[in-house]
Amino acid sequence: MSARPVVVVTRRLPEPVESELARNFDARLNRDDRPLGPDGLREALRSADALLCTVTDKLTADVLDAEPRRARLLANFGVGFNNIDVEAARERGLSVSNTPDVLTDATADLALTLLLMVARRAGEGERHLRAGAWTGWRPTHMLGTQVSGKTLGLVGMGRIARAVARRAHHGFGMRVIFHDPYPPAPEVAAELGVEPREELEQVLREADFISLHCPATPETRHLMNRERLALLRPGAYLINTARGDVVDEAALVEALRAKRLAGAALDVFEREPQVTPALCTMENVVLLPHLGSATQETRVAMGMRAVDNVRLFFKGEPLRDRVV
Ligand code: 8YV
Repeated sequence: MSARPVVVVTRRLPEPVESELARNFDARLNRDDRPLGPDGLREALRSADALLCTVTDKLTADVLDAEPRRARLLANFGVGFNNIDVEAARERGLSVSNTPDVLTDATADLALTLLLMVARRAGEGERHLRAGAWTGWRPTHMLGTQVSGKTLGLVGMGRIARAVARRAHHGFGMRVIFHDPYPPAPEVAAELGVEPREELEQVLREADFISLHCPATPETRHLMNRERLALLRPGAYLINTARGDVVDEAALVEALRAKRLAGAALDVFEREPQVTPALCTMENVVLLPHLGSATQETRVAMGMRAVDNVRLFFKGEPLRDRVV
């Protein structure tokens, strides 16, 4: 019997996933949960057959150049894979997989959480109460913005955006418009209750809330730059559960300071775990620490999906979620 594949697991994973990995592979678990960093990743590429990696592992071309490289698979834990230079992986003959589908609902729920929090001033209200500043109910206290009847503009119409659209339209009575360079078929859009727009700029001009659902690619880097932020309606809100790189954080701070936007709600940041300090001082900004998929059920399902990909790879079968 041949030796079991060595799999370096770069971060702690929920217990059922770590057990499943240990049952199937020679799994090298990261007990103290510290990111490996470039040198640790190079060492993993030299010593393991596969890496089960996360958004905190920057697998750049330089890191992938580790010699002599033993690893042949990067099984990413997450649907987004902008932590991996996929072109460099392809050129070096490395396969890459991700974990779509299983995190769609959790991430859509979090986008709606952010939307409601920023519209209803939930973070601000909680801070106010915890600080002992609440003097009692009054009719004009901390009035927010109604979401029912408002227009939600979705940037991208993939799996997560569709789940957001369903919740927003059928659950909250919002009108939903979207732009996607590869839009769904008209019957799919009709079933979701969403209206396409040819140009991104139309969505930006029309929506009361903008929610970002595009992948982070060189093309979408700083998609929400100063010029595009200037197109938003006065009083609009920006929600980001996609990737921090899609928003120029400095331009966002400027737009918020100029009161062109009513607020922003962010789960992802340009330089995680750093957050532009000005954002932390603004009451109309909701900030969460990249919790989109952070439910027990979803994180177990993501891990199992990554395990499935590793298992299929070493059985010589097609990957379920091939990126490269
Ligand atoms: C993950 C995510 O928590 O899947 C994604 O793209 O952003 C999150 O669900 C993170 O990427 C883990 O690697």
